[in-house]
Amino acid sequence: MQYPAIKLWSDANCYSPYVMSVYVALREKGLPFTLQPVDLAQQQQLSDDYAAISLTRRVPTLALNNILLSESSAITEYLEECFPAPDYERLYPRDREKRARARELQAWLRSDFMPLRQQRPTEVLFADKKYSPLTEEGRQSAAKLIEGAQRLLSAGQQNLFGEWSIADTDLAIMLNRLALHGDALPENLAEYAWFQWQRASVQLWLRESVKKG
Ligand SMILES: N[C@@H](CCC(=O)N[C@@H](CS)C(=O)NCC(=O)O)C(=O)O
Repeated sequence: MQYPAIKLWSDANCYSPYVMSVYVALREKGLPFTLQPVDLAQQQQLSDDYAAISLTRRVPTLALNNILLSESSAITEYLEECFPAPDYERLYPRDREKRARARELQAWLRSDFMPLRQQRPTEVLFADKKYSPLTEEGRQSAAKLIEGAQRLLSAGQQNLFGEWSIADTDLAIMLNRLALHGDALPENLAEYAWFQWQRASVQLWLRESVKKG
């Protein structure tokens, strides 16, 4: 099969949860692509060269079909439209209401939980780093996440919507900030996050981050 050339701009260490989401989506779809590092430590994302590529001057950015697109969930939705099921793995649930729920969760995970993200950065996930105990604010943020995840996973299922979706990877990233750090997490959520982490596409990303970190 002939594939268009796909390029994914990533942070140089591959620690970005947003790049990870797009990377997993590309792997799930079985699409060949090249990773293009952007050195955030050197503020390369603010350079004129990168501004010409990325509207937001952030990673990820994807080049595909003559479009340069930033914002991870916009990218995964575009990939889903360009490479639909049944020929390619589905990234979003087929059911419209479940699909809306998946997008709701993606938007929530990207716009909330700032104390948790700050106190449990992705170095926890990809570099085994340990940090101080959560502050009260961090604990509140974690409690909100746990409560929401429990509502979504109340039936004790391994995937949120009956079949894997990219929202599962996104939720597991957030839950694993706690689980992999050894912070308290209900057993069913720890098991869910562990299960999601075993997915081949996720394991491939972990190898990228180990190589580059
Ligand atoms: N909402 C964006 C968030 C992207 C984002 O925050 N990327 C970070 C890396 S994790 C970045 O590029 N930071 C550099 C900067 O903002 O200057 C998405 O989902 O893609």
